[in-house]
Amino acid sequence: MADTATPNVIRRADYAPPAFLIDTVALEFDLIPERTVVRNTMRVCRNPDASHAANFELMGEQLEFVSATIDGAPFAQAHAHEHGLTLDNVPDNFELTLTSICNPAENTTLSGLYVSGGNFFTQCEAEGFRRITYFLDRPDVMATFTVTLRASKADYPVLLSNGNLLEEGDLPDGRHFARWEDPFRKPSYLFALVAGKLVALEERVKSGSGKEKLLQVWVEPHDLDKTRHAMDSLINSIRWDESRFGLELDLDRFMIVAVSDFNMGAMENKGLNIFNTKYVLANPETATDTDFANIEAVVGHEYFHNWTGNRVTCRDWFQLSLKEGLTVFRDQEFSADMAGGATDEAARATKRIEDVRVLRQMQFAEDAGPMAHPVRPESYVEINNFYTMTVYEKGSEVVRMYQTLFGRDGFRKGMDLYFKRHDGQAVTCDDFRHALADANGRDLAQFERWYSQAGTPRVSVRTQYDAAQQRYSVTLTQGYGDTAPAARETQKGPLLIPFAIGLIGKDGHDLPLQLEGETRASEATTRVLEFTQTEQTFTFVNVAQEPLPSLLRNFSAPVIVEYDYSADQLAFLLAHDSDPFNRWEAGQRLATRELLTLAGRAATGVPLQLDDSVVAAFARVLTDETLSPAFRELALMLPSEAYLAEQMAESNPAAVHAARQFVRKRLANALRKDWLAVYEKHRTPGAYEATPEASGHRALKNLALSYLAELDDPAEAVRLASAQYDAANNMTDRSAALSALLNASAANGGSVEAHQALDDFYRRFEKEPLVIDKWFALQATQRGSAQRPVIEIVRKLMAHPAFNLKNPNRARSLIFSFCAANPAQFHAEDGSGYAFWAEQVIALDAINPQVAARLARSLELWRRFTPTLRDGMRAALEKVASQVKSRDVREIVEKALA
Ligand code: B3K
Ligand code: ZN
Repeated sequence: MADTATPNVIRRADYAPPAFLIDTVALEFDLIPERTVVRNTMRVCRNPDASHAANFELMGEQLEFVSATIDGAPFAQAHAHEHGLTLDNVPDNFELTLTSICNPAENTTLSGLYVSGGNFFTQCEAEGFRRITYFLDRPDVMATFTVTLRASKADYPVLLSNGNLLEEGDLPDGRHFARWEDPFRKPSYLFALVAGKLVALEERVKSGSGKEKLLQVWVEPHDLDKTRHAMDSLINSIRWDESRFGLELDLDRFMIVAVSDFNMGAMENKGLNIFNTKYVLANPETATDTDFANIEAVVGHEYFHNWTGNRVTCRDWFQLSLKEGLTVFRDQEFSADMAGGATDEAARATKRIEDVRVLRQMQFAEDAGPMAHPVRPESYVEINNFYTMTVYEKGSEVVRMYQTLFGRDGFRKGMDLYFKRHDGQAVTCDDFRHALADANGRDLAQFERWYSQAGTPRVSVRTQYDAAQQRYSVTLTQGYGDTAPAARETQKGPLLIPFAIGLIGKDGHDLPLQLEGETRASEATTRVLEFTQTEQTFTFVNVAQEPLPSLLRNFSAPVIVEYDYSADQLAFLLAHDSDPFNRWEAGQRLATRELLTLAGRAATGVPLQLDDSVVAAFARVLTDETLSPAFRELALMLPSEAYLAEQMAESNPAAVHAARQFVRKRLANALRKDWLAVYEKHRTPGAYEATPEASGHRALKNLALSYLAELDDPAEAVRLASAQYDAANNMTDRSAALSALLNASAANGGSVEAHQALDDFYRRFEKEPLVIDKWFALQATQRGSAQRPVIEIVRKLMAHPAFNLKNPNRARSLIFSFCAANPAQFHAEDGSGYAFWAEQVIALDAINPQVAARLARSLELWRRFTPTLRDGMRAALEKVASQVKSRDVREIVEKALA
């Protein structure tokens, strides 16, 4: 086997610099769907920092080798094999030209060069470039690229690649060409090309230093009316990166292209971002408020990668969080600034709450299963499986902790030093940490553990008040509890945890904070404690009354806090905490505790009941007009079924569903008048506005509608929802109304109103694939009943003419929605959900391994479920393990079964 053959497990410890470097690359494409010819001319030299290798090993996959020349002369010692190309005994410094052929039309993996909707697109991260041409396809090989595209002018009038357009023109036989040059060195994973029938929304803007920039959002012609929001988001991103980080757009033009077949959200190719249509196209009729917000976030994310990812990139894929964690942090801050500016803490908090909710539901679950890994993994089988919640979301929390420790200014100083040191380089997470440490004069050696230890840390808190001495001591203990075995072996010692705390007095106001040894109380009533030992006590002095602690304010570290609050104390925090995040948190703790008790009862068949005090706490939030609607919506939404099931000693989705539904019904019936009043009060008549305020009103109003749909007699809710559906001038209201109708009708085994609305929705939006995705998803996630299990509906929809397994968005909208977002139905006791899952993983594996592997992950927590479910899941996993072919899926199921 040649050196380029992929061994089973790739380890971080085995990193070695490349034996050769590539300085320049000139690519020529003759674009033909079934047979694209690629000519690749590279300037190659030996790497002075690597040990000598006689042969030059290039990676290549699914390529037909045609020829090799060195310095213009044919080179006979070139051997193509399954994993690439080996050139024997090459000189020290040479020009290499390789010609090869690939088949974009047949490429259903959507990695490399492929055809979608008759147009050409590429996706190269992480290892797709080797499916286009032979190359040192690794991020620490950075070269400058010139790209010539040739294609039929009628079929592919638009020809795009990275950087600046040098020239374009006609060729004989109805063909034409375009030549692009990217002046910045980049690794191959940032290469991109697009060719096809596309149109663009264009804007010209001036960057901070006064240079004019051309911005384009390229889409299919019929989607041009859905590009304004993406363009505005791009302009806002450019402004924000200048003002918050002093980072300017470095190219003369910046392009975003939308494609409907795409494995993930979007890709930050230099100057030519390629996006899933889902994160570009929006207008009020087709996109919800959540879609608008997601587009802003993803456009921001990919744009911010231009500096954090492209100008400074990763040395190897183990460092993925270097760019992803940092860029997620930057997009989260961008969205928060867009919603609330730098100072509106309540508005910023809504974004923070949403992000933490995702982290806790998804990343904490990842930590508890067989895929648990540190932010900087130690090994992988298939790198595409490591674009995870841990690398992205926990990685972002790790970056956020630097800012929490050093403040915004200190964080900025660290970023400035990072770019000063590493612009144009491929570096490591350690390099980033050192820049932050050095810029702030700190030793951050202990902080390294956040990158190397897997699992979710737990901080348990004990407090003691000494009334005579007016001292209040807070003792923190850290550890990991009994986390997943996969995480345990990485855990070496205590973390540096920035633990933000406030103390609240009997009147609900924050008390002054003075730690033992300080001469006076600080102005700020939130203090970030630097918690570095396994156990550590912090003592506050001059505490005039016994306070109630507000712990881990604004979720200052990605940990689980254990503290025995009483229900009354939680209700008090929910009503008074000055930290908006912790106000929300108190409500969630209260609800989670009740729901878990109820789920335990439901599991053993004990009748359910809910204490009036809990209803009263929710009623106060519902009617508190001093709170923003967006915040109230978040506070009134119960923790998800998946999150609750994960908290049980043995996950029991049916019991969780019963408990949660019981509480929703109880809150609906007990507060019926209030829900109705809120529904009326927060209507947004008139033209649709996409502002955070208007979307907050819609969110709260639609939450009220969803509770009203739980009423024992849902007639009134059905009337309101039908009217809302018919009158809606935006997708937020229309889809919320449809969802309310579906759920209100589930109890009765289906209703006329729900059916009619579903049919109407389909006919109205038949030509809008992204809306039809919603149509599938709404049905896949709907509540089921014994008479009408959702699996039957899903199987029927699989045969719908609009269903297409090859399109990842469509597959996700139906299959993933059912398997990952409808736990009560998916985990049916008869195992029907698992059988369906196995079929679909196997079918997808043959088409698109990356998408299949994502779906495969929906059973990874199988060991944590009740025995009957566990057996069914294991059988399904074993079936998949015995049939799948791809490295991607194999890694997932083998780890799950190990
Ligand atoms: N960097 C890409 C993700 C690539 C995923 C490859 N399987 C998008 C992003 O994080 O911005
Ligand atoms: Zn990213």
